[in-house]
Amino acid sequence: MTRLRFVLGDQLTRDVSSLRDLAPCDVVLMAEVCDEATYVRHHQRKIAFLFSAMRHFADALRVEGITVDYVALDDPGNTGSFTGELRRALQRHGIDGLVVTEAGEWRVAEMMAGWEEMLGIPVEIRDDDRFLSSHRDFARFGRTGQPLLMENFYRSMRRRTGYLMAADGEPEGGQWNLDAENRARLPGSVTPPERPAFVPDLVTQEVLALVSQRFGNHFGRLDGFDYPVTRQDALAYLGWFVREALPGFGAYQDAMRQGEPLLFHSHLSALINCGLLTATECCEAAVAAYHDGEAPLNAAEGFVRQLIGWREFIRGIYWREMPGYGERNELGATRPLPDFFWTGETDLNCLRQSVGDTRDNAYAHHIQRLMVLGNFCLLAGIDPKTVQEWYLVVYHDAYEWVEMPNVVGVILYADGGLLATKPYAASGNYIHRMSNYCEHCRYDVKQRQGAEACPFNYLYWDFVARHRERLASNPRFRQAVQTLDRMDPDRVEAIRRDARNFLDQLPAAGDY
Ligand code: FAD
Ligand code: DLZ
Ligand code: SF4
Repeated sequence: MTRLRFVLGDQLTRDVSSLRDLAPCDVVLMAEVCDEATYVRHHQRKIAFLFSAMRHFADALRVEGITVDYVALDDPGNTGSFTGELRRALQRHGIDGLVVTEAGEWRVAEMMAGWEEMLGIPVEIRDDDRFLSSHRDFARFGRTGQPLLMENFYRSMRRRTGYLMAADGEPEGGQWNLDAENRARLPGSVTPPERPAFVPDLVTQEVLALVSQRFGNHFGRLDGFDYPVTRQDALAYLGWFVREALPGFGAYQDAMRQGEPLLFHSHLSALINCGLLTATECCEAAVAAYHDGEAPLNAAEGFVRQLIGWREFIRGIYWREMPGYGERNELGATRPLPDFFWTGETDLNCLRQSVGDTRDNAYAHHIQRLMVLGNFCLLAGIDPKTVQEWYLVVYHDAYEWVEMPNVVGVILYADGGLLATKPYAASGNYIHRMSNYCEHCRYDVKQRQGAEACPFNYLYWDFVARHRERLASNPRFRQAVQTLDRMDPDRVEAIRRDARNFLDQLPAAGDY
């Protein structure tokens, strides 16, 4: 019996469930298809990264003696879709059945559900057990009667994995969550470590030329591409991170500095999401560094929390709430996405820098995504659909299962508080405290109102006033509402007028 094993671009793990129990006569199919590169117009770097990683993964399977049928984007006859390429592969090989690992995105899962009938062969869809919490585990967690909070979920995952747990069943160091020790401002005297560069080999160079030719009009740039695209280089990058950057990741996780897009962050998300690294091995490397005395607890715990806490929780919410989660808009936000999200042309320096980093690297770190770009979208009341699309396009680690809950639930509060306990709204003071952006900005972060005032300041108070009723009942926001209520009404009116004037003059994004 010959079975076709179809491996998607975000399933590049040798141990992915669809590749288990391979028989010598089985064929592995991989396909570069135009539909996946253009259902949103992904950043050029993301397409190049994935195509190159896919080609290297296929080569590594061939070295093992596995038969791989690889369809390149410019192969004659490429139909441009997963279903089309499956049909063509069935004509090329005598196939008795298809084996796949469940898709990461609802859109593709729907497609998969139709394959058996459409292709007329048995289709086995296997769980993606690279995630530590299965759909069933997450559903069980939701039924425990505890509020659906990331913190509760995270603790249950710590107990289950045993990561950073002491012998008495208590968390290492006595505290579950050292978030409060992850928020130091980065002193000027601290220099982030220099990163290794992975020079493009011939395969990557060919892909870069292909992407430039076919998708050169998509957002972003390709020059300077030096990201790992093989399992071996991904492991080397993880090793480098744990040795050189993890120790500083603890204290400076929330810090931002102009011209330093990576700081002490791992920069591993795209490698983990496409399968070149597993979350488990990343966590184990960080935990080992802690036990060997090479990384402090606030660093190892912070890193493990992001992976077994946030990442797994986010995915659980996505599958629990789909379909329909992307339609949520509890705050009734309708403003179009401003043009500067694509051009970077704005005189708000923090936004200009964050969009510029995103355009150059298909990457911005978490606090830029959350507290600069996301905070702006929340305060300005940008339509959640357009925000979702932007985040899905621009980051090399973006897949809907992780992008959508972060946008809908975390930054926009568009699910009414299902995911986050309060809106992540902040004035310019937060950005000033955590970065040096304000030093290079034409606006004055200390002023709340008037032509020189930092727009985040009046937008923040306008947001609080706009959603006063809803926010007053949230214990984590009550103080802001009380401060607003104590302000002179004329002052509030002036602040709101500044906000309206500012928002009304923002040009909306055209086609990108
Ligand atoms: P580090 O700061 O080194 O963190 C370590 C790892 O933890 C990351 O590699 C990532 O795998 C995981 N992680 C951290 N925070 C989150 C989170 N909130 N959700 C899920 N995983 C997390 N992450 C994506 O992988 N893809 C996305 O499309 C994506 N979209 C986002 C959109 C918004 C609006 C926000 C606020 C966050 C988004 N994130 C997304 C989460 C996070 O910003 C990125 O995972 C992180 O910036 C990647 O950089 P890093 O690898 O250097 O992470
Ligand atoms: C993101 C992406 C892109 C740009 N191209 C491909 C591709 O050509 N072939 C492929 O198998 N996967 C690609 N991907 C990743 C898929 O979009 C991803 O596997 C699904 O979204 C998961 O549901
Ligand atoms: Fe951003 Fe305001 Fe600071 Fe300028 S002053 S960088 S707009 S927070």
